[in-house]
Amino acid sequence: MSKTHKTQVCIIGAGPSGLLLAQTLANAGIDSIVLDRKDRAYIEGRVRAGVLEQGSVDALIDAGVSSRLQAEGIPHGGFDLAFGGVRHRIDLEGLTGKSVTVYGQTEVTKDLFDARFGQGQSFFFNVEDVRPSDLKESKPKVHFQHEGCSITVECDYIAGCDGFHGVSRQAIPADVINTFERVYPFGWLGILVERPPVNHELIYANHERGFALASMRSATRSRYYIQCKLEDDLIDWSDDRFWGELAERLGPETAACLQTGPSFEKSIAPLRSFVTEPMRYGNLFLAGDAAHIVPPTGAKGLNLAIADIRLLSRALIEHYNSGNDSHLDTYSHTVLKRVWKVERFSWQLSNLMHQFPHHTPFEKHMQRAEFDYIASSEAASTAIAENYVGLPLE
Ligand code: RFL
Ligand code: PHB
Repeated sequence: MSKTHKTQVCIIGAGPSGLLLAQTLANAGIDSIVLDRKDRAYIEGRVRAGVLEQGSVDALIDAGVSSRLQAEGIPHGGFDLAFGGVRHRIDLEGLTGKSVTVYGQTEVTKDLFDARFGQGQSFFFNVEDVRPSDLKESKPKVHFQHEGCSITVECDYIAGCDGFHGVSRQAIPADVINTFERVYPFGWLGILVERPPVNHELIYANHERGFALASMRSATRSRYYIQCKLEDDLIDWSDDRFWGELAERLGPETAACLQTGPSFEKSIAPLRSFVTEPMRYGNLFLAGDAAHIVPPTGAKGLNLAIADIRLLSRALIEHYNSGNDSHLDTYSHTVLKRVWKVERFSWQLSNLMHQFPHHTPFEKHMQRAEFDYIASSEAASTAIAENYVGLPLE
């Protein structure tokens, strides 16, 4: 059986980018269809980001999906960088007048799904063989298989919000796309545990055994990460081994406050910097991880995705409301300018805070000197702070 559906915007991917775009367009009376190769439960269960910039919080407020975020999100006015046992607080509030909000990506996704369900929004889950076509035509199409049926969606625009491994970016001809990539020689092993956080703010630590991050989801739930080898297997990381390694990297003073317990989520993520240029081809627009990846050290991935959607939704709403395409035409250029700055920050903080297997004693001294400089200079701390709380949208 085959079926054709018509809509204004076909959104590939129901991660935070795709869901926020659908919500923002719906609020402006613009029709969309969202498809994902996974189902809602799987998408909501993916444990990832934990820190929202104020601009991201504002976007979720504007979209009308912030009641739980505003009640349960934890404002953070600073965080610690620790290097070889010395801790330096980056006073976000004092240095920039702004703070960040700790609220899990799982919760953002849940709030967005809750807002859309039951409101006549069209979702297709568990889709297969997704294939965008006619990208340069006035009515581009997305073809896919769903529950044994061949479906074609005919639309005005396609939003490629399908993450790093999606098909949207691959639908752009190789001769018009440039990609830039750096793969880091380690990963992050992360766990969730139902125990109060070791510290009331986040701690990013560089210890000679490797990076460690103490983060949280609530007053009773902690999220911890340690740098691991890319070839490490979860089977080799018992909870006991994880806690021992984390305690050592956080140092005895911090570790004295560490409340350990059984982990209920454990995963390894590789670290990568990646940028695609341009982020538009014909009537296909890329947004979020489909177009760019940052290493998680600066907590920027989800925030970048939300910033893309703020600009893309504004451009689409202008197109439909007034026929003005100027922001659609400048979308890729505007977004990429900001993306590269955020890539720079995430790369810099990753370089500073990890142990690199190839580093010579000279490079180790450079890392130490950079930390000492940040710890002794308000200007250097402010530069970190203004990036961490989020750069202006344009
Ligand atoms: P997503 O979340 O990857 O969603 C893409 C969706 O597309 C679907 N999909 C397809 N659908 C249809 N057809 C196909 N062919 C498809 N291929 C894929 C997928 O099933 C999925 O549902 O991308 P999106 O929406 O752009 O969102 C990006 C964020 O998820 C990501 O940037 C952040 O999670 C990154 N990140 C962090 N970002 C922050 O801002 N702050 C943080 O503190 C932070 N911590 C992290 C992170 C990412 C991590 N991992 C696991 C990579 C910590 C970690 C460990
Ligand atoms: C998280 O809580 O998952 C988290 C926090 C800060 C980061 C990355 C991840 O930089």
